[in-house]
Amino acid sequence: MTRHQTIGIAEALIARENRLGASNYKPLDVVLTRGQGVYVWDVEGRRYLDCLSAYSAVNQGHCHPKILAAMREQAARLTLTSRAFRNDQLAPFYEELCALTRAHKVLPMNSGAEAVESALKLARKWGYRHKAIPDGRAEIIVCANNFHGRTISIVGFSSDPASRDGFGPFPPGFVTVPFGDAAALEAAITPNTAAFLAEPIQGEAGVIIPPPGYLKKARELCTRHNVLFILDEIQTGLGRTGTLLAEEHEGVEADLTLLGKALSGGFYPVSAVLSNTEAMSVLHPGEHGSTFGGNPLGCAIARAALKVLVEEDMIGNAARVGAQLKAALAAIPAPQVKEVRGVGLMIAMELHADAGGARGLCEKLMARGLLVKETHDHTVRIAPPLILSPREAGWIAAQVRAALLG
Ligand code: IF1
Repeated sequence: MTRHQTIGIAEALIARENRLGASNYKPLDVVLTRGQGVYVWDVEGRRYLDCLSAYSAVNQGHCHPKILAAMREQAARLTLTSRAFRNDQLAPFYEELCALTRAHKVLPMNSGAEAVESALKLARKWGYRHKAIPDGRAEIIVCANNFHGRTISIVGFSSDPASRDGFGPFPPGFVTVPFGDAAALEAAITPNTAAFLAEPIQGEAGVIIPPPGYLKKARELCTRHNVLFILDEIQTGLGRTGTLLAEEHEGVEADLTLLGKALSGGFYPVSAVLSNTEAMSVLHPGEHGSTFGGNPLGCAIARAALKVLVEEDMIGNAARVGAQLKAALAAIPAPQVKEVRGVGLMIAMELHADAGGARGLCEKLMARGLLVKETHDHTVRIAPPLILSPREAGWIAAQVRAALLG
């Protein structure tokens, strides 16, 4: 096939997608057909280093062979039983996940948003049963500029107009405080506060790292006021920040921890609520569930995804190579760059407001074989798979340097 003909294929696919699909995304016009490790290939055969990792769902790298093998084996044996019956993958999945995270109990779901919704339900019910909050009055404190998903209740407490406008009315019972401000959190706590929900590092907001000691202070406040501390580690968890969970950076333990995305290494939607408190005990048969949650295929995939994360030291690698990459990016003497920030391989480069926008930089990098995505107008998020080598990190920094200074 000639190059001319294959370019036609990409354009035709884009046109067909745009004609038939909902227009809720504005993707870069690269049509991918294959992935392996940190690389993906488009339909024209061009190779790219993936610095988005499907928003941190493919931390283990694309099409990891061991996760693929587990998926194939399980898919040929048993995929779905529903929770009306038991399956032989659920117990080992619970055991392995709890051993790794020191959680006591697991509630398996599918998408990240479902894990968040499940935690909100748990927190409210816990508030009524264990804290004697008057019926219908439970409050959950959330942070400004949060991102927790796309359901009605979650977008209802978003501060992003694009996420919320036009989708109301929203469920009441949510109170917003500034992220990173422990005094504001304390001031917002009332006798009706059931929980405080936060991301350890805000992702969509642009990799916003709270001041040192914030999570520790939040933990203390939640303990002191008998409020559940819920950490959404759907993006920060599973090695992304160089520790298994981002909470470890401050040595705290949440009451409820939410995982998703990389829990399946990108093969399948698998999410979970982890609990180390009595909160999980408020759920009784018939009160919550999901057709696919805890299915044997998802469990087998998640078991393999967790195993390779640990066995192949992806978490340690994220810490080491992440530090190297952040330093290399910070050393680029480009006047457009306002700040480089990040922890592990969760890195953002923020450009000055007059630097022409982050989208332009993303497009320049795409032309250089590096896929990244802007978040808001002026920030580029750099979050490659955790198997990134030092050499590849150097290559990324060289491409960013050339795109900014060239
Ligand atoms: C999209 C961002 C990432 C999340 C946290 C829950 C969820 C997410 C901390 C919901 C999802 C996604 C979804 C994706 C864009 C994306 C994202 F840019 F919005 F911030 F990752 F960086 N909690 N994050 O980050 O999980 O229901 O999607 O499985 O296109 O909306 P989900």
